[in-house]
Amino acid sequence: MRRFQLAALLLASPAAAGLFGGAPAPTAARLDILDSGFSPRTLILPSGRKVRITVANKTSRAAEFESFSLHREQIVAPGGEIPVFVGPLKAGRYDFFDDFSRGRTGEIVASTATAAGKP
Ligand SMILES: [Cu+2]
Repeated sequence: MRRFQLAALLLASPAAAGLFGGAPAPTAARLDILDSGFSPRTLILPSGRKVRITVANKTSRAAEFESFSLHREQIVAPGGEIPVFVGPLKAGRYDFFDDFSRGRTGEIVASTATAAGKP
């Protein structure tokens, strides 16, 4: 299963997208789920671009990355990680939380300033 997942990841990689679509590669970001909460709690992303967030669950229990404003709801196995694609986002704030542990909350701040200077 792991090998298959790796193949799927490679197919979804920016390089593969470039080969087949010519769309700009998504910006990469990372979000860890810790027992103490999300890290970082505020994730700054460029607006106007597709972003691939690697959400890693560092806890020993399943978590669910959920956001009403982003329309995302994805389970992350304990010790596992998943790609969550968002955007292109308008500048602004987007709340998210762990639906399996409601005390864990965070927000994405999408800003044009962050996008400046990025390829
Ligand atoms: Cu949910």
